Amino acid sequence: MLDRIVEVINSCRTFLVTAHVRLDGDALGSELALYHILRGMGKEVVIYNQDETPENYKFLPGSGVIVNTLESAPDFDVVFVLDCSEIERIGDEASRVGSIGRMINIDHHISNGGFCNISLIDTEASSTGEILYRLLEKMKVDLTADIAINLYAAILTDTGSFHHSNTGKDTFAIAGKLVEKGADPRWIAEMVYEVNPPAKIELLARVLDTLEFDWDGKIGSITVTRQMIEDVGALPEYTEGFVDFVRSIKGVEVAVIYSEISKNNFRMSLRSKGKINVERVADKFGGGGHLSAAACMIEGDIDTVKSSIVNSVINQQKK
Ligand SMILES: [Mn+2]
Repeated sequence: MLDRIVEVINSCRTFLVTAHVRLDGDALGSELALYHILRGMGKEVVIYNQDETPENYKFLPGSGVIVNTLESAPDFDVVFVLDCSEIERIGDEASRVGSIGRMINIDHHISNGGFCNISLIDTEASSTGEILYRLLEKMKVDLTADIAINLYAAILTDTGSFHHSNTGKDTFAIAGKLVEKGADPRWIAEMVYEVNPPAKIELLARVLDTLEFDWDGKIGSITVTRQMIEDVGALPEYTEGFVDFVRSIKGVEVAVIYSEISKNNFRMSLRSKGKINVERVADKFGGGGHLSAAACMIEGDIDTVKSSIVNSVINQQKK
């Protein structure tokens, strides 16, 4: 499949690059690395995302070129859909993007059913960035500092700073190469993780106050309401990473954050230490993700939603 993708790249001129809504470091770093690769070959490239680039990713080289409105979707020769397990995850423009003749999907989600005829899916890869690195090696493209920084940010964030079970020796070997080519680990970590707005930490204080345990302490959860976000003048995306504090608790196997999206409508992010597959839990409610990090949405009052998730996690353990 790598060869087929290289062939398409070589024979086409205009490219659209996109990824999932609720952008993360892997989605953005992968898009921008691919942008620099293609631009380096003299191709025309547009990166479109439905959501705006979060503040802490604006340092990524090239992030200024990303657009949030799609003008002429069918005019591209090829579209790359990155880090997406299904086309709907692109957002409102999914059907227009889907109308582009050649579509290439590069992804590492377990839940990927293969929605493109050209799909490069490796569920063992730590990140989409890691797969792109292999593509780049295959293409013998010069690994510039701009590409290295973007790919390093993709791998760093999707492995939870090399904490998750998707971190293996290849991850470090690739990260080592990227550092050699100009990705500075301290600088990137500071740009991604140490630029929190004070309101985010105020919100964290409120949210941690809701900490609860179920199943003899094996499930830890926190809840964030719209009211809390409003009270401290935060943005909904400030809750990114909060769930990791819960997973860090001794004895907790599964950590959950319940985020109120609207009245009686919650989005759950689940994290596992590795024994329990949270992707299966999320999948049961129409969500998806990875073995140790997944998400889903459920409608209902908070108590009902919580008991659905708790029961589903416990059932998962029994299997
Ligand atoms: Mn990813």
